[in-house]
This record gives sequence, structure tokens and C-alpha cells, in this order.
Amino acid sequence: MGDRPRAGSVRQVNDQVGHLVTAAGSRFTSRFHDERIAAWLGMALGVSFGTAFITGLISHFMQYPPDWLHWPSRPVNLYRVTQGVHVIGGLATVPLLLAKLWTVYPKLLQWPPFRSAAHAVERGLILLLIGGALFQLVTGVLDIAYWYPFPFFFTVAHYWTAYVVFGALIIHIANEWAKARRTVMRKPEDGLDRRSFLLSVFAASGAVALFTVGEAVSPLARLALLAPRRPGVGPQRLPVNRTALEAGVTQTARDPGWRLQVTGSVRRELSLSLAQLRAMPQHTVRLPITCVEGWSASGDWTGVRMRDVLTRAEAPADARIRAVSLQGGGAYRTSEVDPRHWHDPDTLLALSLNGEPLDLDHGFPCRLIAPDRPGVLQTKWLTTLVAE
Ligand SMILES: Nc1nc2c(c(=O)[nH]1)N[C@H]1C(S)=C(S)[C@@H](COP(=O)(O)O)O[C@H]1N2
Ligand SMILES: [Mo]
Repeated sequence: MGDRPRAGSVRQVNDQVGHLVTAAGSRFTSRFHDERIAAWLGMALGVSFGTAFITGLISHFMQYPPDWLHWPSRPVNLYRVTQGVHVIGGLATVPLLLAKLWTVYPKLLQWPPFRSAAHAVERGLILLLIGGALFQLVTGVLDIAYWYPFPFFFTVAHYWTAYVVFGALIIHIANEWAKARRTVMRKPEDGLDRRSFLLSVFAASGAVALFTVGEAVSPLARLALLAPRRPGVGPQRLPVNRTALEAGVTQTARDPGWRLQVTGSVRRELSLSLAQLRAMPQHTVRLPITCVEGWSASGDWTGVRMRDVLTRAEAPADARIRAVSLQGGGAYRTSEVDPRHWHDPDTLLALSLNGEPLDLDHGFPCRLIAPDRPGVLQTKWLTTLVAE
């Protein structure tokens, strides 16, 4: 007893931690912990996160539009493109971010962690950026895999974190821009083969995109090996997100007494049976279901124009319409249709898909289908339209 060292002073502890961290940092030495590579990857990440931010905002504000905002209903595939870019681009970002973190991680482990207050703020910001970026990619991937092991609601967390990441990214770019530019412009003299390293990272990113893009671009559907849903796979050759069983509507949807009610600020309330809807002029349109999770699949939908029904009910021309499902609960049991969308001749109360009456899982007896609209708003198993 007695000759064991006393608990070390703060300085000793600090030195030891520093030693350990440095040892961890130097264990996997690689020539590619390199500023030039970090700068190129940083630029690619700036573009991909910037694109994800913009396309993400588009998706958010399409689903939760403020009163003054009316999305166009044309081109019909617009949302298919922006959301495809969001999800497939997001997946392709995973290899880029991993490569970047691997390239710079010795710097992350530097000891002491900060030298001054300003340096502490700068590093705190980088931590926020890395944490936020990883959070966005991880939750995004889990969401499209329909796996929700986290205690928060995905869309809310993903949406708010986007602002944090974007803010931190802008400051990071402002801090690093001059240095990164100099690094990239300067001709390297060390003969390090950065090009093949960068090419492999970009190839990995491209491969992820190639093997998922078919979930939104039907001709490439057979390549979509990494995609959780594929166009053409499902009842009536269309994927299903929520089945009638899961939605708890198998009985009510098949009830022969089913009627579509049209109420609210209309001058003539309507209550239409399926036979009455079938007796109205029928139209066929080719439109995609574009899920926010990135997959899109087109079908030939046949049914009554929404505007024909609303005109018959004498709904105000500028009314927003709430479409209500038979489904008892859940986030997607209702959706809002703005005037632009319900006046569009392609917006249907669909009764058939690809030439057959709607499958129960696609919304039998009647579902909403409208151009340039997220899948979550294409309400299935309709029962009521409320003019607001
Ligand atoms: N009532 C109701 N409608 C709904 C949903 C739902 O859960 N309940 N899911 C939506 C989502 S997220 C998508 S992507 C589409 C999928 O339509 P499909 O199953 O016909 O392909 O339906 C939408 N309509
Ligand atoms: Mo969806």
C-alpha cells in the first residue's frame, strides 16, 4: 500500500486522454486523410445536402401548404422528380458522407479538443453538422425501410433537423470556402493517387443511385435491387403502402350501402352510391402514385372528375376540399385538395385501376387520384368530401 500513484492531477488526466486519443487516431493511418480529398468530398456533400434541403422543403410544403400557397397541378410528374431526387440522392449521399468522415476523422480526435472560445464554437458547430447529417441519413434510410425504432415522429424530426443541418452547413462552407478553394486549385506535388480514391467513392455513390432509381423511373425497375418498393409489384401492378386490413376498412369498404357524401359549404349536399358514380361521365388518366418514400408507379385510373361532382354540388370555386376516408384513425385518413388541383380535369374520384374495379388495397370503392401530388394525399377508401 502507499506507493500507488494518487489520483492524477487534471493535467495528468488530460495528458493521458490526449495520448489515448492520439493513439486511436494514428492506429489506422492512411495517406487519404488528406485535405484535397476532404475538400472535393465537401463540395459534393454541399451540393447533395443543398439539393436534399430544397427538395425536402418542396415535399413538406406540398403536404402542409400555408393558405397563400397553391402548388401547380402540372407537370403531372413534377413531384415524382423532386421526391425521387430527394430520396435517391439522399441514399447516394451515404457513401459520400462516410468517406468524408473517414477522411477527416483524425482531425475530429485532436487533443486538446479546443484552444480558445472561438475554436470551441467552431468545433461545436462541426459536431452539430456531423450529428445532424448522420441523423438525417439514418432516419431517412430507416423511414424508407418502414422501420421506426425511434421514439419520435419521423417527419417532424427530419424536417426540423434539416434547418439545423442547413444552417450549420452554410456556416461551415463560409468558414472553409477560401481554404478549400486554395487546396483544390493548388497543384499537388506528392504524387498521391487521390483520383482513384475519389472515383471509387463516387462510383459507390453512383451504384447506390443506379440500384434504386428504378423505384421512380419505371424502365429501370428491374435494376431497383436496393429499393423497398418497385413499380409493377403489387395488386393490379401497383405497390401498396397501407393495406385495407391494416387500415381497418375491410368491412366498411365492401358495404353495399357505401355512399360518397359531399357536404360543407356546398349549396347542394350530395349522397352518391357507387352505381350513381359509375353512371356519371367516366374519364381515364395515366397518373403516378408518388410516395414520399421515393417510389413512384403509374397506373391508368378511371373514374369521375372531382370537379364534375363538386360542380354538381355547387361548391364555391375557391373552396378547399377535405377528402375523408373510411379509415378510423391514422395520419393519412384525410387530405386537403386545393382549388387548382380539384379544377384539374385529371383529378379523379377513381373507381378503377388498369381496367379493373379498384383492388380493396388500392382504395375500393373510390379513391382520390390527382396530378403532381404526394402519395400520402391520394386518399383511399373515400367516404366524404367536405368543402371548406
Ligand atoms: N386512407 C388512406 N389513404 C392513403 C394512405 C393511408 O394510409 N390511408 N396511404 C397513402 C400513401 S402513403 C400512399 S403512397 C398511397 C399508396 O397508394 P396505393 O396503395 O394505391 O399504391 O396511398 C395513400 N392513401
Ligand atoms: Mo406514401
